[in-house]
Amino acid sequence: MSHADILSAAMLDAADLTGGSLKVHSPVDGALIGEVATHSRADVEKMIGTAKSAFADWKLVPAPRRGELIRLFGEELRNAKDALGRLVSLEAGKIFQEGLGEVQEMIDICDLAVGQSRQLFGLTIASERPGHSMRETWHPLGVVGVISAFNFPVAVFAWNFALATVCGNTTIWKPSEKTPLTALAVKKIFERAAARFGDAPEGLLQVAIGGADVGEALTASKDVPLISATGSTRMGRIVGPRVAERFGKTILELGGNNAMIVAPSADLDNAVRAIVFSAVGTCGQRCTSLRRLIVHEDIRDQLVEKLKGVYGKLPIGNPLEPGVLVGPMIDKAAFDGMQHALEKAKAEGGRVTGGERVDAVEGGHYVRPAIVEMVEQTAIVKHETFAPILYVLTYRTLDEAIALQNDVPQGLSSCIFSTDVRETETFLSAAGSDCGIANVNIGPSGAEIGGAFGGEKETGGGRESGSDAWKAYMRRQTNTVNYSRELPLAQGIKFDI
Ligand code: UN1
Repeated sequence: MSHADILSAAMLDAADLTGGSLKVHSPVDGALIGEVATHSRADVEKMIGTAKSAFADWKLVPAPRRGELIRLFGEELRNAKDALGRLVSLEAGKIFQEGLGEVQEMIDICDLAVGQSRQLFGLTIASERPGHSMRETWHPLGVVGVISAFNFPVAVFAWNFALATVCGNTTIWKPSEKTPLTALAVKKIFERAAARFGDAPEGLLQVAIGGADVGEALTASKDVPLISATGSTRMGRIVGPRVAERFGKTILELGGNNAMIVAPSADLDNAVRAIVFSAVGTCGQRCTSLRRLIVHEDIRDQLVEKLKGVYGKLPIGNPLEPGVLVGPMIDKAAFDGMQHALEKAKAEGGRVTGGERVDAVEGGHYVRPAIVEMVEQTAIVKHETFAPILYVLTYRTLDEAIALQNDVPQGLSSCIFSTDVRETETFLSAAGSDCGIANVNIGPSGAEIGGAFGGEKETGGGRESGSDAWKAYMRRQTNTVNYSRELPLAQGIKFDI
């Protein structure tokens, strides 16, 4: 399919793609695929006003009815899966299979949110006073600002939007400047669902396109009680304090530096498959990508040999073509960042295999994923480079391996390959991984939406997606009700007037 066909299958037309100042280039071949109109600070302020008045209506709609809208959104996404998956591939550069997976992740979270819309429950609590009852209730928050990254241009948005919407909120979405087209396409898909729903207020979802000033207008506004931001730790350091200053809430999903410990008892064939998918999938540009391999010394040479064999034969090329497993990096800056990291790793004693430019498609930045054998966990290893670089470290005891795994500033995802239950349970215990996600015998990436997603330390501490992540999109209210004829005070205080 030509680029133009992919764009039109995703319902993007001349009004979306021409006349604007934001130039969108496909990482596949560098082609200009859109000139998108951007929003000013004043536009965003207007959007906040619209979102606020939509909220006034939407918060009163019963939650299961709000769920119906998200059910329809999921249905429209099912219809659009192929077209949107292809657009994700064209605009973000991930292989089509992963583009489809991303849309599936949107559908999955819609399903979860529909069920959740009937389960926004609180507790009933025993009161210490006779004739009193206590409970907690959950209420909608208001306008939610979602700031998303290029690498998961639609799924991470959907995690937030599906839950925020069933919880009674309205959303303003600022997509990455690198991937505005997928956002415009998703908005159209949502509008089809809203039209079928019938009486959804105008402004449940607005898309704000632009750079830092657009983000700033959202983060600075006291009318946006929650900012959910995905991106670099650098971005989080700006957004976090700015929102905290006005006592807003944040969900931060920032950098990861995810490791796998491979123990002597591991199923090595499965380990190799898991390593390769998680280290080179999305060309190493997932926040959950495998970046550090911590291998027991007895199996290190064997495992590294196997990996080098697979890495040497990886099909690298046009992500829209079947059979390709590694697409391009997002842009030249990402490519340069990778080369810079490899230079640093060499200077810090690393032995580099791969990492060179591959001339796959003219105009794109294609690389052979790199394996870097390190003697020590040096500064560059502790730094998240958003690229397909896999650092290999060696360990002798499990304690040593866990210490290495935890000795980085980030805390998103982690895993162990071992068939020894003592090792795996230790890894999952308080003595083990310090990450938000810790897996056994699978890689660190490719999380299902049923669990809470997020991490500790510089990853930001937020949780999105499944489990009880919905609570972040609501405010908790504690209610004490006196149904007696007396007025006893708590703590037994006597106060007779
Ligand atoms: C991200 O890279 O920001 O667990 C999200 C995964 C995907 C989501 C990644 N389900 O790899």
